[in-house]
Amino acid sequence: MTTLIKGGTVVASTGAALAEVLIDGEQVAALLQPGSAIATAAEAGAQVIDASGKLVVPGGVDVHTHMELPFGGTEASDDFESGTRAAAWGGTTTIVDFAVQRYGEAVRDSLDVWMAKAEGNCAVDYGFHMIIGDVTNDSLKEMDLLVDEGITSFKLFMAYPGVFYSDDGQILRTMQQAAGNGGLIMMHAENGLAIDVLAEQAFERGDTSPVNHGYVRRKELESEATHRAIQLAKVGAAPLYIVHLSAREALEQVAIARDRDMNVFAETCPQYLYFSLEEHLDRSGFDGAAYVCSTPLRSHHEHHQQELWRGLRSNDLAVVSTDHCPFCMKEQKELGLDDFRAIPNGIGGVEHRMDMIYQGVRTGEIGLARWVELCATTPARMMGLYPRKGIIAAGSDADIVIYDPDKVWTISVDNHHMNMDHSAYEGVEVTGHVDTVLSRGKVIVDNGQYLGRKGDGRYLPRSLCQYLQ
Ligand code: DUC
Ligand code: ZN
Ligand code: ZN
Repeated sequence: MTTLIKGGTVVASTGAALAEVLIDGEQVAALLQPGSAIATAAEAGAQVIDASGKLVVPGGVDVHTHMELPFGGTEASDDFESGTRAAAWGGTTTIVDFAVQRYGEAVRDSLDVWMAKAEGNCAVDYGFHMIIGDVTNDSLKEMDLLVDEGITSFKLFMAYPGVFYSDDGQILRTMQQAAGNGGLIMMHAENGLAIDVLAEQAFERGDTSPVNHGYVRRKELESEATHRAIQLAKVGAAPLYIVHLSAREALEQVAIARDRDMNVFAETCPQYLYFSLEEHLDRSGFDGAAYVCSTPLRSHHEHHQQELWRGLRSNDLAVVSTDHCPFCMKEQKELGLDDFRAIPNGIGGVEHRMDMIYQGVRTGEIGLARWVELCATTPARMMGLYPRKGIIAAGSDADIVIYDPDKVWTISVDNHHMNMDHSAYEGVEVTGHVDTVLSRGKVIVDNGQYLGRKGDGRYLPRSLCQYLQ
């Protein structure tokens, strides 16, 4: 079957132009000049989608999600079925989730468990990174095999002692292994040992409410860990990708490394661009628990948000992902009613990334092409999925979003599709709307209706990071 998307403005990371998109089966066949003889000929016999007045953009690529993650005494409330369907509603057609090796487990066995969770359940295409939670000789060897199979990135934690934490020696050994096999080291950069001291002291003082999560996870402990991770990456000669960066001081460390030509990259997430410690984490009663995530929301007095937007423009921040890790208030966030340390860390947002970053286009923080670059093209290249994903070009998968740049609407728990009993974005008015979504040529969202099926999404083996120098 052929499909022609006509009348729209096709946006790439390099710019935007009126063009018609011809799709043959699952792939883009050609971009055609509107009104050309070849476009007119292509229209005959094709399914025609009218995108007049709309933007035609590559499907979003969210390289940081945690579907069904067992964490904080519970499990993230979106499974692969509900979470990837919500992603599709929000214009994200590829996710890269985290398989988890826990202490005492074999990496291969853990990966098999996560593959089984996702297989046959996803609405959109998916890949995996591997969290290495137990750095042993065997784990290190298994990393090489995983790279051969398309799991080309490995996440380590400098936070969460006793859960996912790796010490500096373990980090260095993992980096040395990655230097040999070409894998990308993704780092949760917070000094978890110091944070736990401050958290215990706060609790002993009787400071038990959600905002204390933000007070104890100090920006210095993010920037110190970011600096340390960069130095270890230099010694280990491995490429490094800092996840969910929120503090301007941590961004400075990344900028210094990049100025020195290191293979150091970083992402931030919408919550850090729009939410703050004072306005969200410090909400009255227990409401701030909805905003407990790590790294934490930062103080708006310190202008982190402006610096993050600047970093997105300068490319010191190359990717926007969500760190989608949803928990319901009831029975999940509530685990920490009397102790902020027991609130499961995470915010659900896989559905809202494209819209929230598009708001930056509306306010002039970034341009239209940069929106596509941050949300689709660069994440695809960073994680070895380009040009199959992240661009509308001949031969690419026909993962395409038809986006209404002018529609005004309000985000609410009543209209989102994530499996959550609240929305961190409740009441946020946005301009811009995902009207139609195609995944590998098939229309899966259109006109307020979900037309896809469970299991439409396929596993994506990935090549190495495509930015390494
Ligand atoms: N941070 C979160 O907020 N949730 C999941 C794990 C993490 O590092
Ligand atoms: Zn993390
Ligand atoms: Zn995460």
